[in-house]
Amino acid sequence: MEDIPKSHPRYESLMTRKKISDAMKKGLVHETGLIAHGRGEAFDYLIGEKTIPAADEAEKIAAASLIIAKNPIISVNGNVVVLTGMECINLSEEIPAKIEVNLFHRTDKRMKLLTSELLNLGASKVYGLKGDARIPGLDHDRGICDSDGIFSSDVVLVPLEDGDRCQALKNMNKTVIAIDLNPLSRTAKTANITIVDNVTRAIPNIEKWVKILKNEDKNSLEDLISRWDNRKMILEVCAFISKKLNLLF
Ligand code: PTJ
Repeated sequence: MEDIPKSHPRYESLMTRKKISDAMKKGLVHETGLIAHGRGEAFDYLIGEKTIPAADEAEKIAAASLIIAKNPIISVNGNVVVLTGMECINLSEEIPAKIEVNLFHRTDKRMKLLTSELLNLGASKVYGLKGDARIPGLDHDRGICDSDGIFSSDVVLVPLEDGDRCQALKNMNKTVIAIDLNPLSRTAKTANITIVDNVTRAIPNIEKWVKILKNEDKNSLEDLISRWDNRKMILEVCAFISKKLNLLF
């Protein structure tokens, strides 16, 4: 990997793979996180590896929702900490929002490793280790959360989510903002706001929108959010991909 020249057309992508694979060897990323990353790459390829207009709009609405939230939180897992840990901290400070480590493959070791990683990157507080509450209706470990973290939040940003938890969080009357490159996933279809973009582009872009919208009055932000049609946006992403494929053949 070290021998790959910067001029290689897939340099960025190959270096990101190396980052994920090194983090797996250190125990931060679960081995199935590599598979999830591969699926993400495939969908990213289909949207041209850039933020498409539908995603930019979703990122704007996500920013508005996070600004007006009473108790917003960013839920992070292994892949997210490794790919965008610093950016998540910056976003959490700008909103401001809490950060909680929440894992599908939860072990004490991974929880501690990922929490330390975020603290070393400069996070002032990281939720998740206490694990004193449960999201109702979720039998697996992603249901474990902190009572003063995800459990009591009103708006949750969940990059790389699984559909089960997304639905369970909605059942708790929370607003769920998902980042998922797969527009056909259960998560994409279930979330209130779905961002079909790479987490590495989405998090900084949400932060950009938070900076732009922060001083807008609350009513105009609520108005913006009330006009959001998530299903329409997913159809737009699918149309974008189909058009791209049609142009090829
Ligand atoms: O760290 P843990 O223990 O919580 O485990 C996390 C993984 C990622 C293993 C777990 O959440 C998982 O299995 O995820 P899934 O069900 O494979 O879903 C991952 C989704 O994220 C897929 O739909 C991918 O398209 C999408 N995805 C992968 N990489 C990215 C992404 N979306 C945005 N940005 C990415 N970089």
